[in-house]
Amino acid sequence: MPDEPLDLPGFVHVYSGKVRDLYAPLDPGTGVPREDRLLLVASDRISAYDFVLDTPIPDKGEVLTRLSLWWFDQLADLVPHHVVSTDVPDAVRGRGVLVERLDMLPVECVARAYLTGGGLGEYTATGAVSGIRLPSGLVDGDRLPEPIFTPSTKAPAGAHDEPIPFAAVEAEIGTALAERVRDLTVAILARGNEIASARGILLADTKVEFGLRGDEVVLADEVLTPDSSRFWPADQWEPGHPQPSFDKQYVRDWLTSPPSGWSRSSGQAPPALPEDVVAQTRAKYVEAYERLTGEAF
Ligand code: PZK
Repeated sequence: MPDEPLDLPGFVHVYSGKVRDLYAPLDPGTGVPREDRLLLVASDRISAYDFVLDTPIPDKGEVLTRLSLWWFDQLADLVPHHVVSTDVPDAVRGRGVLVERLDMLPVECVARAYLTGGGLGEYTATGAVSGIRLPSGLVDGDRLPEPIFTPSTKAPAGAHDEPIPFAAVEAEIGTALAERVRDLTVAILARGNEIASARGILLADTKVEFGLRGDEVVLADEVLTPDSSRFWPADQWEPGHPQPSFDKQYVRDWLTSPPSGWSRSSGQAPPALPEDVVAQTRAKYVEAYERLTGEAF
C-alpha cells in the first residue's frame, strides 16, 4: 500500500479495504474515537485480476466518491443513506465522506440485471441463480427478465464472497429484514438502469451494503460505482461472450498483452501501468461520471 493510511489530524485509521480506507473522527474534547461517525476515503488505487496495482489512477477516488454521492441523491426516495457531510480534511477533500456509523448487516446484497460472472456459472451448472429458476438458453451478457437478488457472504479480507441462498439471509437477519434488503437491492439496480441505460451505460449487476439506524434500513458504503457494479458500454452490448468493461478494459487489455510481460497464471504481481493506459483509464472514469450525472467532473 503506497500512500495510505494517511496521517489525518483529528482522525484515527480503523480499517483499509483494497482501494478504500476507513477512519474514525476523534472527539475534540477527549481525543477518544467517536462511535457514531466514520470517515470513508476512496483512494486512487485500482484493482485488476484480483491484484491492487502499483499504479494509481489520478482522480479515481474523487470521481467514484462524487458519483456515489450523486446516486445516493437519485435513490433518496427509495432508501435513506448514511452520508452526513463532505466537509472533510483538505488531504481527502473530494474523496472523503463523513458518514453515520450504522450496525451493518452481515450480508453482501447483490442484484443482477444481466447474466455474467458467477451468476452465469451457477446458471450453466443448475439453470438457476441463488435458487431463482431462469429461462433456458441464456448466454453470457443476456438481460434477465427482471433483476434478481443473489446475496453472498461477507468474506474476510483477501477471501472471495460466496453466494448464499435467500434462506441463509433469512436465517441470519430474519425474514422481514431479508425481504426488505432484497426488495431494496433490486429496486436500486432497476432505478440505476432506468437512468444509466438512457445515458449509454448498462449496469450488469451491483453490490450494496445496508446498515441499521434503530430498525430503519439505511444504504451505506458506496453505491452504483464502477467498483461496486459492472458498467458496460451500451453501444457494444452483444450477448454471447464476455462484455467489455466500461472502466477497466484498457487496463485488462494491456496487462494481458505481450508488452506487459505479465501472465495471469504466473501468480506474480502485475507490472506498473504505462502512462497512456493510466490516462485512458482515468478518462473512462470521468466519462462515466459525466455521462451519468450530466455534469462536468
Ligand atoms: C463500514 N465498511 C466497508 C468501506 C473500507 C471499508 N456507515 C457505516 N457504518 C459502519 N460501518 C461501515 C459503514 C459504511 N460504509 C463499511 N466497513 C464498515 C468499507 C470503505 C472503506 F476500508
